[in-house]
Amino acid sequence: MKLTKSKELFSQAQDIFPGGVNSPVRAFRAVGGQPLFIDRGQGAYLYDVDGNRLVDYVLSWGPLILGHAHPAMVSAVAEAAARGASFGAPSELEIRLARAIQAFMPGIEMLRFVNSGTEATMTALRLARAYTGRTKIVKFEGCYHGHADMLLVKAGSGVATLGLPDSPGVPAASTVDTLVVPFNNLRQVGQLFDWFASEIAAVIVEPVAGNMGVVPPMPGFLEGLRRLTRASGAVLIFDEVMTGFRVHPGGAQALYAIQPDLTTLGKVIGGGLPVGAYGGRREIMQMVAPSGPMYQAGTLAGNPLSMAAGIATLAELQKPGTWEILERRTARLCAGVCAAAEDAGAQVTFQRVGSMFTIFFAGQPIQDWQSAKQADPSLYGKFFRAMLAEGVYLPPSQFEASFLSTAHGDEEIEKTVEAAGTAFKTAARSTQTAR
Ligand code: KE4
Repeated sequence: MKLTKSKELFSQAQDIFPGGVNSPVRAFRAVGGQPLFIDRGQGAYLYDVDGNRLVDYVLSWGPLILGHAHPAMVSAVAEAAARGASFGAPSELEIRLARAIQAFMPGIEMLRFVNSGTEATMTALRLARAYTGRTKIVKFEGCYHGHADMLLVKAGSGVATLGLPDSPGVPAASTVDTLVVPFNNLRQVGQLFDWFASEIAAVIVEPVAGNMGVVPPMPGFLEGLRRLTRASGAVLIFDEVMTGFRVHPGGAQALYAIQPDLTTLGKVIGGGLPVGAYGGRREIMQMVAPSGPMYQAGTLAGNPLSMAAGIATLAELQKPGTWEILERRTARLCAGVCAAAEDAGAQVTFQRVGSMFTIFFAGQPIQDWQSAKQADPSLYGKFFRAMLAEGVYLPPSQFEASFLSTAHGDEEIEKTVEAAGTAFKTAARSTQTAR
């Protein structure tokens, strides 16, 4: 695989950006090798600066459910740009995107647009604290909700471990009220509520975890969170930045029929442009300035370009048959890759909800971070590099989700399955020779 230009650009980039990238996972540190510099995307494909064409399963980490440069999105953004990139004032586009979201997620009675998932979750937690007058928050090991201080906490080594900062620069005071328990462990959540019910402002959860690889909720887990939060008056926040308009037209809250008090969104609702949103019960949202005292603001919040891209994307997703196509094709991909793994004697667990999935190099189902950590990241790295050599671009980390788009058709799926057959064998061989 030719990498000349990418190598040259990466050496320049390393002098300008920490690690040569503008977001850590892009640096390929978890899989080895060096990142590709992308020239353009088209449909299911990325084209890098050396002319390599790759079937893309990262899709900008989820937003591009229509694939790259979808004509409807491109023309909507071009038309909006010609009318001005930003007004710093209300526009009808904000209302149109909000209504499109509410049509699929009626539990979002009121919402506020921001410019990233991090802003959405950070603000939703501040709002929950303002609304309840309480300070403790509960999150789950292996779930990621962006990089706000209070969420950068070490995984709890046991129930009710008061959060310890997981990054330099995060003061202990910011994380001391963050309680961390294992995902899918309702018993440990129940213990927290036994001890801290009157102090817990919110539980925030990825209803389908995507940031330790794809880990679905166990039966009863989400229902249990709903019951415990309702009984104690804590706010239940579904972080649907990744699952929103991905696992179901109405997100995980529709798929599992659980209504959270607040929902955070991002990625797909911006169609690839910077966006985030938080919203939910009107009585909670009324606390947000200027209607209420809880402050949050943003220069480019609701900007016309992101709104136009989101409106076009959600409109395309409403077209008849779209969700059935995504489901059918992802299922076909899963079946093909699993057959290729079995044929190669590779021990993998393929976990999927809708069109987000992860190939874990592990022999058992993954239900939480402790079991996810049993997967073999070095074997995944070998598989990743072998797939790249075959023209397939997977997430450069075992602990991330892959995504399919409406642009991934039979040709792309067949190419990917064939590539996987080769890559599983290559990875296994390189492991044997290493022994
Ligand atoms: P952003 O601030 O990156 O827009 O969103 C943060 C966020 C919040 N909630 C969930 C469930 C998320 O998955 C994310 C961000 N996802 C990562 C991928 N694992 C973004 C990729 C990156 O960090 O470069």
